[in-house]
Amino acid sequence: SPMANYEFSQVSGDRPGCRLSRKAQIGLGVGLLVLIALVVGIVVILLRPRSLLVWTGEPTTKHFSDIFLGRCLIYTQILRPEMRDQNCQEILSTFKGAFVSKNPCNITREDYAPLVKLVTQTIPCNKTLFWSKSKHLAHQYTWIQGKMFTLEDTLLGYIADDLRWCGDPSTSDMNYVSCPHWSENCPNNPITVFWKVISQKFAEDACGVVQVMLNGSLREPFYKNSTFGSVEVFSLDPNKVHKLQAWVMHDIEGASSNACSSSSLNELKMIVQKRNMIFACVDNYRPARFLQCVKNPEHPSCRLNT
Ligand code: JS2
Repeated sequence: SPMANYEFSQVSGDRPGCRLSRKAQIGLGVGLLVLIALVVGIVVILLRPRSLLVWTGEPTTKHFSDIFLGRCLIYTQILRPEMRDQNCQEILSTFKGAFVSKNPCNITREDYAPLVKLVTQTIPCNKTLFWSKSKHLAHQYTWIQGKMFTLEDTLLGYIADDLRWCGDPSTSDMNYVSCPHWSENCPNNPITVFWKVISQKFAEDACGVVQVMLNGSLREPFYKNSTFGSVEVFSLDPNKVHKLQAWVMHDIEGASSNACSSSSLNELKMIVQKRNMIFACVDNYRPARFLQCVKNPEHPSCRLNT
């Protein structure tokens, strides 16, 4: 029988049993202790709150989710009630899904694809206004004019403008300590990739006559490495957009010049014409000039009888 090879020594009481030698018992005990220590060690390492990656850029905006949700509700329920059926909670979670728990220096356009698919908004033809280094005046203009759209007058642009956000591989929360700086850390961060993705989509969707507000007080009002110059101009669809009109606005205090005939605007003109669209340029487009005059009503160019 299989038990025949076992030697039974008399143990306390009258029942024969299998008795380990003292040495074997100690070995077993130590082995058990080492095993327990190993398991505890692994659990501690796995569960330890790993430290966040450190960056040189500003952190996620405080109260990010509250601001995001608040802006989304203001936009969809008050400013543009035609979008009241949008689900702001779902938009927030899809937005976060693009970057939380990921390395914020390795964000791709595909990360934002679910968000772009979820939030669709049609801008009427002839109502798109791009801008470059003239954000404030462009937004004052669309706010007063009421029927045109900058990117920041669309839902996603309105929600995200001037906010900061990023995540970290060690947590499913946002990083409120630091986020990557575009040039000091990496360009493929959640913010830069987001604006590139929605700027491209905004331009691809444009139709009819589109406008761009440029800053005539700069040496180069058209800068080919800007978002407008590198993303939006080349994303326009010539089958849908037949004309690009540039409004070159000069600071009302500054010397006015004919920026439309400058080499910078000529560079934009070449690009537009090469892409089979018509190019037009206006210095100090009057309706926008009037907005500048609100702060400088006495300026000669603000006299209404001119
Ligand atoms: C970081 C932000 C923000 O036509 C405009 C808009 O459609 C915009 O999307 O792209 C163009 C402006 O970019 P551009 O030509 O580089 O001019 P800029 O004055 O240097 O503005 C840069 C900002 C581009 C996108 N962006 N980026 N953080 O909060 C933010 N808000 C916007 N709109």
